[in-house]
Amino acid sequence: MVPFKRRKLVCSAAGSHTGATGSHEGATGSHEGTRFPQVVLFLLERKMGASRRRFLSQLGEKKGFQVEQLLSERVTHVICENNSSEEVRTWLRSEVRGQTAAHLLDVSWFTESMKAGRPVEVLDRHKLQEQQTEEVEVFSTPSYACQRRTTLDNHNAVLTDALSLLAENAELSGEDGRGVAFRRAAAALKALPLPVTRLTQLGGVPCLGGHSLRVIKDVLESGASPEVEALRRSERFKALKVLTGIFGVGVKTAGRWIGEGILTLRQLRDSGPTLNRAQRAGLRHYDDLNRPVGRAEAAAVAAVVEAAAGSVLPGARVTLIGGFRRGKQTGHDVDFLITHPEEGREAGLMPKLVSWLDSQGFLLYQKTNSNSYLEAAEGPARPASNMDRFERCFSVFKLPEEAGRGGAGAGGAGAGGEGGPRPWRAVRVDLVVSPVSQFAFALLGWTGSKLFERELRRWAGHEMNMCLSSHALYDHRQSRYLRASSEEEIFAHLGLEYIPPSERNA
Ligand code: 8GT
Ligand code: MN
Repeated sequence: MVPFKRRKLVCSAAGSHTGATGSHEGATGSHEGTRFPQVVLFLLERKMGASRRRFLSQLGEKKGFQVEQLLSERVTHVICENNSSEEVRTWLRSEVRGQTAAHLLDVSWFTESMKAGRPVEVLDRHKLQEQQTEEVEVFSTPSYACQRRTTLDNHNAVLTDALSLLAENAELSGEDGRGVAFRRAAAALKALPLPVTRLTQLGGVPCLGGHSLRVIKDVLESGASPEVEALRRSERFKALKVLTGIFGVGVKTAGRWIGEGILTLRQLRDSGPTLNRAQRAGLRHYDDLNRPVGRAEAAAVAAVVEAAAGSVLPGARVTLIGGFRRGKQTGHDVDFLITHPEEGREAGLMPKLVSWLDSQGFLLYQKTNSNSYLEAAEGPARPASNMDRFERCFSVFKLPEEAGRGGAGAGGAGAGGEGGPRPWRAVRVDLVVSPVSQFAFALLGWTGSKLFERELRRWAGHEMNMCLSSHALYDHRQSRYLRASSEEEIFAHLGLEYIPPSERNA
């Protein structure tokens, strides 16, 4: 069947009401013996689908209804499925010049008529729903991301992708303030319950500066922002992405290399600047480390970390944190928080864990930082600092492929190489060890998202005169630490409604 868009209309040819379009109708079209001459049906294929339309058309004819295959002025009842009246009107306007007087009806009218064996009376509930198009919803949302519920179900991905790209570029250019501004703007849009269609809907949405609004306007009006598209194509941005995509290479190093004319991995390999140990590992495993880690692979890593922890410290508890705890299907790494229910037993755990993993051949690279957090009696030594001072290990795991098979990465670039799947892939893994007394703070601080965390700390400081870190919550008004053994308690201390991990995807 010809798709409806290309089907030609013969509305002006319908001079007489009998058989004007009959010659087009082939097998389905005889009007002879129609039982209801006042009723002429047209079934809209859009969303109904061609085969269901054919089936319903034949059913209608069998019951003695006239069913037109082409839209014409004869049509009195347009039958639609899953369309709004606005969609149908827009479509009709493009097909028939001028308005049609036909009823625009939901398929329920049709099925009821079939059952009744005659056209049933058109009731309100049969008519297509009007959308509130003229009075579009004006959105409003609280100003801190930690006051909002942001699921992974983003209704404004085109807008937030554009703003996130600008944020990324600012961060890659060392302009962190601008980066945060764009991140906040994107996060505010991520929390909206519906797609934005007009700028005027954004009246109650916070964190949208002039620059962000300009980008949003461009995308709403023309589908893309020229600034963002130019950025996406720019040599400098592409080079920054590629070079900082190397594990161990930060913004400063990438910027320096670009200044020296190094824009690609090939140029980097050829010109051979001195690389540190992390960067050498990063370059060696570049493809693997830039291939998303799937949930099955994260679970496989978890099994390894649990085996390691259980072996070196029986009773140790391993918790998956980061994006996977928020319900993401993929991540750039896998993050774990490890503790022991008896305070103090976790001390010195990281080196033992690492040497177990290493001895079992699971580590391609690791760098461990030791715990340097000490609670000062008079208050937090470094307020507002989110630098964690836990025992922490940045590592690259050698994950046997069969362990993570079925993950998002399976079949992606970098795996196969010559002759079949490789027996393993490299995966970035972050390990953090926390004493159980700080566990709730560590859990909250490492679950993310990064912006959600930043907003929690901003809320604590600006609205509550408190200082939140991944170790503790300090109340400046009372000059004391507030204890908590769950995330719920921390939200309560902060005067915030509890937001579960799956709704922290700001
Ligand atoms: P991903 O899917 O890209 O891995 O996303 P993610 O899991 O959300 O991000 P991540 O970069 O792996 O970081 C995990 C969480 O750890 C983030 O929410 C971030 O806030 C937190 N985090 C760091 N570094 C540090 C740090 O130095 N201290 C603390 N307390 N938290 C940190 O990434
Ligand atoms: Mn992560």
